[in-house]
Amino acid sequence: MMFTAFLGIGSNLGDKPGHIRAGLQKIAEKAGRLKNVSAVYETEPWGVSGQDTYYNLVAEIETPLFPLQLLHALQQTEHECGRERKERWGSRTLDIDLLFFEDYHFSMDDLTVPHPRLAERNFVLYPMAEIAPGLVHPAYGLTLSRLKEISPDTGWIKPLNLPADADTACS
Ligand code: PH2
Ligand code: MG
Ligand code: MG
Repeated sequence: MMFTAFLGIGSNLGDKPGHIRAGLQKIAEKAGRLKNVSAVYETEPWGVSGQDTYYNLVAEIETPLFPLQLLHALQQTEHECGRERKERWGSRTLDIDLLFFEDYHFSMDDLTVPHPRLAERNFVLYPMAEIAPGLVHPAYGLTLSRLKEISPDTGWIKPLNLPADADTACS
């Protein structure tokens, strides 16, 4: 059985394009086949000040893993790409968030699906509206293109021209 999931990927520390390329490669190895990958966007840090800008993108994958198994595979990938968890929303080499899993809508200790803050974040809404404008958010009943239109986020975001292939930067 295969499931469709959307992942939000971000980096704002060190070799950002390198961490993103390495993360995508590891996701393909550990989590599932990459079906669709958005452009990389440079984005204003959300919820924090005084941090370097983020590079953000989203990816659609086809995975055989159940949600918690997928979460663990993503956390392992973050770890292998040098992620250290210190303060909440601290700068990070690689952050991979589970945004959507099929049309599931649930919450448990370590995981809420869809991601609870995605509709307030341009750095998720813009790349999601790029690759899945017609996807309906299972809790709000609105498409991603509509959620982008009504986004309350005033943070800036600009698409970059980055090739998402080439060599990887972590083990
Ligand atoms: N991630 C956060 C907090 N703030 N801001 C931007 N622009 N991009 C992110 O990926 C991001 C953030 C927590 O994970
Ligand atoms: Mg995050
Ligand atoms: Mg995260």
